[in-house]
This record gives sequence, C-alpha cells and structure tokens, in this order.
Amino acid sequence: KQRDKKTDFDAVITGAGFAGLYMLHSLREQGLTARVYDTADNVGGVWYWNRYPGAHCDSEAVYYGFTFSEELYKGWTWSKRYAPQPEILDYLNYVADTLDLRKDIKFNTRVNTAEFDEEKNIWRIETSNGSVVTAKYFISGVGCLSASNVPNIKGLAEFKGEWYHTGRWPHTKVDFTGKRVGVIGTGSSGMQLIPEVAKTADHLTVFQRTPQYTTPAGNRPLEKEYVDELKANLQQLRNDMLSSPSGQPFKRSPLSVLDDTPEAQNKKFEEAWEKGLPFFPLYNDILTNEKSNEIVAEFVRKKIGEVVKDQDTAKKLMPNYYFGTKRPVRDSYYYETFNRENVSLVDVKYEEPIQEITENGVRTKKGEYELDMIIFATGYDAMTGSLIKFDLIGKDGITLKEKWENGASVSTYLGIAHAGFPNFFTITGPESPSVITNVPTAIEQHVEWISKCIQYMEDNLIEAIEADSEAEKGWSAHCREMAESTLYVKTESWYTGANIEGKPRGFLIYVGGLNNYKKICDEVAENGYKGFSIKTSSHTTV
Ligand code: NA7
Repeated sequence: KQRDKKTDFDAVITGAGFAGLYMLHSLREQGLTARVYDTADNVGGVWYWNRYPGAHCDSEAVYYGFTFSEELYKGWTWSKRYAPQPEILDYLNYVADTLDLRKDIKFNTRVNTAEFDEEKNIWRIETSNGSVVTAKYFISGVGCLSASNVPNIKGLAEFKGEWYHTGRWPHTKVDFTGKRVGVIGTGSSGMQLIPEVAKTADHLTVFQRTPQYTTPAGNRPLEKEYVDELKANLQQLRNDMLSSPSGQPFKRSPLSVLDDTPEAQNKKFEEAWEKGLPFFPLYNDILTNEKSNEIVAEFVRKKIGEVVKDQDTAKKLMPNYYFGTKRPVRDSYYYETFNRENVSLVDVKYEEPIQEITENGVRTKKGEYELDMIIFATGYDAMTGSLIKFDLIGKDGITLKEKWENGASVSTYLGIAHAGFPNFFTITGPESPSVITNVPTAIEQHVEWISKCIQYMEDNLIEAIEADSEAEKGWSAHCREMAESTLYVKTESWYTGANIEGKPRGFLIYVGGLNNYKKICDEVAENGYKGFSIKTSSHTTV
C-alpha cells in the first residue's frame, strides 16, 4: 500500500541542530523525503550560535551525543569529560557528513509561516527566501533555548562601545585585551564566560541579579580505556540512558539526605566537590525535601566563603533559594575569578539596580560604570519563545501564539503534539522532559517516537493525526501536578518564565523523569495512539 503523494516533501523540519539532524536521518531511513530549514549557514543549532569563550556543555561528553548508530558513536572520540563548544560543533558537522545530511538542508533560510490546509491535510511552508513548499508533516526541531533575550534596558542604542549577546556571538574573534568589560547575567553562560574574559580584560565588572549555585566541573582529558569500554558496550549504555530519569546512566541513591549523619553527608559532598561529580545522584530528595535541600545549599555557601577571599563579595555570591531549582551550573574556576584584582561584582538586585545604559557604560543607582564592551549573558525566552515567534497557523486560522494566549495558557499533548495542529510535532517541546534531562537523549526518544508514529500513519494510509483537547488538558494538568510536588516551582527561573519581563508564569517541563515519560509515550503508541484523533481518507476515528 502506498499513498498518493501530493506534497513537495513528506516532511519539513525546522532547525539543523541535534533534533533536526536526527529527524531528517530517521525519516530518510524510512524511505520518506524531508527538507530542513535553518537560519544559520551551517549545522549546529545552539552550538552554532553559542560561540562565546568558555562555552562548554554541562552534560558529560560521552553521553552528549547520538547513541542510535554504532558507526557514529564509535567513529568519534571526545577529548575531554565536558566538551567545549568548538568540539561539539565539529561533532555535529561529523554527523551531518557521515550521514550525508547536507543535501536536504537549506541554510540561511527562516521559516516565516507554516499553515495547515484542512481540505488537503497538508502543511504549506513559506520561507524567507520567498519559496513556498508543501509537506504532509511539519516538525519543529528549534530547541528550547534559541530565542535570545536582550533585556529592554533604556539607552542601549546610545552606547558607543561594542555589545554582544552570548547566544548570538560573532564568528570573528572578540578581543577583550586592555578593555573595560561589563557582563550582565550570571547563569550558565555568564559563569562560563566570566573566567575567560577576566584573563585578558583590563577590568571586568560582573552585574549580578541573582547568584547561582555552581559546583566544580572537574574537567579533564578522558581516559582511553574508559571510552573504549563505553564504545564496546554501546547498547547497554543506550538502554541505561533511556531508562534513567536524567538521560544519563547515573544511579541515584535511594537515601534521603536526612538518613545520613552530618559527617557522612559532608564526606559525600566533599568528594563530589573535589572530583567534579554531580550532586543530585547522591540522594533521592534534594529537589523535593526543603530540609535536605538546605543542607546541600549550605554546603555550597560554605565553599563560596572559603574560596572567595573578600567576604563582602563572597556574601553577594551566596544564593538564598533552593539548590538546583535554577538549572545547576558546572564551572571551571568561577568563584576563584572573584579573587582577581581586575574583577569586581555589582549586585543589581538589592544594592544598585541598573537604571540605564549610557553612551559610556552602565548606570546603576550608585553611579556610572564606564565600559568599552557590554556582554549580555541574559539567557533566552525559553521553551515557547522560538515556537511563537513565527506564524504557525493551525485549524480555523488560529496561530499557536493565539492558542497559547501569548504564553499564558500553554498546553500540549506529551510535549509532542498539539490540538488544532494536525501532523505537527515538536521535538523537546514544552511539557516534555527536555532541558532537565540530557538533551540529546531526550531528542533521540522524541525523534524515534515521532518516526514510529509517522510510519504507523504511512502504513495505515492515515491522512492526519491530531491531539484531542481533553488529552491535552489531562497532560498539562499532570505536568503541573508533578512540578508542584517539587521545589522547582518555588524559585523564579527561566523554567517558570520569570526571567522575561511580562512573560506569563508557568512550569513548562515534565519533571517525572525521562524513563517514566518514555513509558507513557510508548503506551500511547501501543494503544493505537490513545488521545489522538486519526483521519483516514474516508473517515475519522477517535
Ligand atoms: P540564564 O540561565 O537564563 O541566565 C541569564 C542570567 O541573566 C541570569 O543570571 C539572569 O538573572 C540574568 N538576567 C536576565 N535578565 C536580566 C536583566 N534584565 N538584568 C540583569 N540580569 C539579568 O541563561 P544562560 O544563557 O546563562 O543559560 C541558559 C541555559 O543554557 C542554561 O541553563 C543551560 O541549560 C544552557 P535572574 O537569574 O533571572 O535573576
């Protein structure tokens, strides 16, 4: 059985990062045609844009890649435990070349509009180069952190110096030598960038709104025997990753922090700090029990007090919210950087809020800081930003932006599908585990689920599949309920939308773990795509 093809492609995919590349490969392996669009002039997604000095991935490199292909996994060797951005970009180029993906990718092209044609059950996609193409499936691989946020601070246009955002870093070298540099923002990007800028800048002023918890990354070269062993046991590694809550093969202790004596707790924390190990697997309740969380938080605060010599600066660097409820950072000599003569810290939350940017620098409540360069490490309009910034038009002419009331009432089915938007899928969309797991693993699970769903449609001559509103409501309620059982919701962060001025608050991530999420998605598929309406050429079934 084969359907009559009435579109230019079977699928159109946005984004040529991890998600878009694997989706393209997967559909091609099924004998389908696909076209990927990306605004960049090469593959890489976030790793194409985030070229700021010090940019690293905070998942271990041996887990931060594709595991679906023995050839790909075995043909690549990471140099370090945490990979720097240029190496990850090389890896994605290696993937594109090995799988011969470039011929189906159109670079330097933005999707301006994607509109669903209800009569024909196809998507019509209009791009920035003026072309219009049609496809049966429209798939978003744009990622959760691609709409960069330059805060709306009065006066930026007047500034005479250079300014940059970490997520749109220039491709030419930016030289800090002899310059007075200001960095606004101390999330993962700021904390990676700051030690690098400090090495050559004449002076670095860090404008901090909220201090962040970070633990040492302990980055180091990888041992060959260890890597060879992982390569030899790839299937085991893949299974362990996909069946773990975090997408990484860590075994979480069954103990509560409170089960251990203070001496035993301290011993474990010290070891993790020294060796650069993640803290979450040490206990099972760091993100759910306030008392347990405070014990970890206090350990990190004590460390800051020990590392940073000036106690006034140390105090400003100590966070006072729940540990890990903003995305945890792994750093290389972040706190140590504040012991340098040429680095100073300005607290813009409590002590001296930023009032404006002037032609010479940044003016806070206490006065003007003269600068030659301002770097915004101010993050992203996360989760929803990149999905609602173009015209994605579903049934009855309603856009996704309208459906989500500009972000106020985001609702999805499994984070993958959307009522009112048949044959449209999101890879690592809102309400999926996405960014609180190891992202490539989350992407593999999504791509494989979507591919299977498409295969089911092709095999059964299904024209359209669409999430039901009721199923969607149920999923969103489940996501909220899960989030509310954790400490995540008690902290203002980009997880909740609090980092963007005027953005409605919500919690747009499934926190129940990738393993449980995968089980739910698989059950939906095994039960004939429960929660979806299916339309064959002659009739509709629910
Ligand atoms: P983040 O984690 O969102 O960090 C942005 C930082 O910028 C954070 O410290 C913000 O403070 C600060 N910020 C944002 N807007 C302002 C304004 N208007 N004034 C002062 N400071 C501001 O983004 P990153 O790029 O560091 O990391 C994003 C993710 O990429 C990361 O979690 C990893 O998953 C990879 P706030 O905390 O909101 O008070």
